Amino acid sequence: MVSEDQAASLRKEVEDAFAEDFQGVSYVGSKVREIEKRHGQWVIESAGLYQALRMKSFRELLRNPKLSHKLASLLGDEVMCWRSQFFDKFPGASGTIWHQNATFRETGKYAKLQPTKDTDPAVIQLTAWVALSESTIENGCLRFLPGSFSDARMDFLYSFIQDNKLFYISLLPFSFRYFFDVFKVVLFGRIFTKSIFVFLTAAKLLGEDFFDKFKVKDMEMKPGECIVFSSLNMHASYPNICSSNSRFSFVGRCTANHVRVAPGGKDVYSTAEGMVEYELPEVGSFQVYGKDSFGYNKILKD
Ligand SMILES: O=C(O)CCC(=O)C(=O)O
Repeated sequence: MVSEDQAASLRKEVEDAFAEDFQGVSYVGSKVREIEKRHGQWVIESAGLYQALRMKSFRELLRNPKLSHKLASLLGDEVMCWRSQFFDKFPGASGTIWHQNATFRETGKYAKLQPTKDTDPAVIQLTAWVALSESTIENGCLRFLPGSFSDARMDFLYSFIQDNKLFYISLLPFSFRYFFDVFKVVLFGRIFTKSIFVFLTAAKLLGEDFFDKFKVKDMEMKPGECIVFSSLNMHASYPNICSSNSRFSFVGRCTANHVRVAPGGKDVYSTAEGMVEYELPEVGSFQVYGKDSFGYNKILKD
């Protein structure tokens, strides 16, 4: 979508901004920031959450017609980005497990995306994932189960299991040897650690043949290339097994303007010391395509 040089300069812009701690602006709140700093875990993923709001070049990247027209062809003619992230998968970083996240509930109690019109769950949200470095099997490229957007059961099970902690206990017979590890994860684990257990349970409930019908596609990409995928598309990524090569990407989470974003204006962040509530950015979204005729969300005026 953009040249390798442009991708390199976008990456540098983020790294420079991170080196200056995004000028002290944190969108996940000062408490999360303070805890994560204390644990040495204030990384680009956390510090950079929502920062594209303040970075014109990233807003323009999503508005690039090569991308925004594609988003509009699936989401309709009013498209906004409600959340942005940077992923710096450094050497030795682990992979991301298979997941779906149509309504982006994550660790929160409520879905963050609430469509006000009848909407196919596969297009409640689309993710634009832009490679800002080479993305290879060795450094942790994305993996997809093509066609899996038509089956939302894993997403449903994730929420269901999160609400029913007893399901974790049902894993104990399979992991008796790891009793204390499981115990620790259930009580203190971060969402992605917990997800491994949730995933094992969900996979078991769905049956062995759930995965057989899909063929995994590994998505190696060059810097500047972009992929758009439905959040119902099961995806994961490899660990980074390189010795020096980090895998860097920008992600814009896009939805239609008729979708209400986190109506309560709050979210929770899974920190090293447990869940911490924070206020979502006052101006939370920016327009990527068309004009907002609904007025449900606070949209950046730029
Ligand atoms: O970049 C990754 O490794 C994971 C990305 C992902 O899970 C997502 O964008 O939803």
